Amino acid sequence: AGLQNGRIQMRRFTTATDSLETISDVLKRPSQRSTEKIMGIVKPIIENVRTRGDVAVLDYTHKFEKATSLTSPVLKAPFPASLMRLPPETIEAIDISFENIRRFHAAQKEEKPLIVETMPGVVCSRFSRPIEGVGLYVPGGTAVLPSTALMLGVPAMVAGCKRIVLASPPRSDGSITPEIVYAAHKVGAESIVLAGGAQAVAAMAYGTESISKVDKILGPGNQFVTAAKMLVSNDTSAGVSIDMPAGPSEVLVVADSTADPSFVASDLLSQAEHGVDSQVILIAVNLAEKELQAIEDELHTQANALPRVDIVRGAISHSVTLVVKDIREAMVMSNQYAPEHLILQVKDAEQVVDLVENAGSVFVGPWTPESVGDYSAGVNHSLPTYGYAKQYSGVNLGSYVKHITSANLTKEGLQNVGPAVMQLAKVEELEAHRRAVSIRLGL
Ligand code: HSO
Ligand code: ZN
Repeated sequence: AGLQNGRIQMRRFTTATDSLETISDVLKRPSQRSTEKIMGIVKPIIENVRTRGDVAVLDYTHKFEKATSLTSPVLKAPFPASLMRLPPETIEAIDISFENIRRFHAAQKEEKPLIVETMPGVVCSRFSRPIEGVGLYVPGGTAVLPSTALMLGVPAMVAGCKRIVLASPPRSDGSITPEIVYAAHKVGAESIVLAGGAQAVAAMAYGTESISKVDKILGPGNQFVTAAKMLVSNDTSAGVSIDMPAGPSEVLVVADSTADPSFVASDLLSQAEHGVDSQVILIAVNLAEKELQAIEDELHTQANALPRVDIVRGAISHSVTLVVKDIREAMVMSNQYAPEHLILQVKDAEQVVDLVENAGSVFVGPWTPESVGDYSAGVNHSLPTYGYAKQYSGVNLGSYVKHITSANLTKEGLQNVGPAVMQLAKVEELEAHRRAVSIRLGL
């Protein structure tokens, strides 16, 4: 699969000739390992961490990460400079990205409360307060992801969360990559949990002797992490919420004849190299055979020059090109798929943004590769996958605050709204409710 005529190539479909059924079938996500099976593995891990704390976390880290030299599951701030030693160009890149992410998320702050006088003397308002403790999961696996530490940590810092706990699986020597430690330091994290998987999620959800309990857990992860997040957020005794369900990463590129085939191919590949379970979709707007082939040639050539070509091959094997007749049809398909990332390499790309209904983040025009958003532009890269862009937003400042409302009435206000309240209380046969108004108004 992914190898047609020995080539790295996506399967091709055309809305003009393939049936609607076929099309909606190819736009399905590759199915995930059965959740029940995953839950069966994850549940005992959570239970073990909840009841045995640090010892259990350490056990799992020794076992899964092979970090047998670790004697504590947590690294507390201030982090020693020796753990953040980095080349100056990496420091600079992190600093620039940090600042852009900070700026974009600081602009999302609601400076003053929202105040509305719904009736004379009836004032309703809404204000926000930071979530006190947040746990940020930074995956390990086939790539180190300090960018994810920034994407989760910077908005937490901007929102004013009092306790920021990062978790990431350590390397087999027990250490954490210095880039992640530096990012944790920059966002003011109080500690780094040296663990991954369900055990890290459980440790942050329930707290242990050395790991402080948080109120919300955010961040991407594999199916074990996702299952653990779902389980702890369903446990009322944990009192913890999560950002969103997570699935493999994906991109959908909409390209017309104005698009440069090499740009298009490079965007598809930058998502495909994330994992064999990644999915990339090309929606080709009325492209001629020659133009389609130009993109396919580029994809094949560029893919073979990549260090992660084997991962790319896996991702491409369940990825597709869909040829459509015009930009409207392209956007109907895209909205139906609800991609995590949507790249628009089309004429008048800015106007096409108006047609976007479902997407995690949009990359507009030929000079906006997804990778700028993954790292440094300022937008967040922690986004809804697996079609959840239909109902979830990506991580943003709002993910780190609660909104509180307040009502404040004058006597005149109660006189104005009181009759409606009393009547509805009567309908619901809740006499104490009615009297709370009538007693005040002397009725
Ligand atoms: N595209 C990834 C984020 C990422 N890319 C991290 C590079 N590093 C999922 O949105
Ligand atoms: Zn990426």
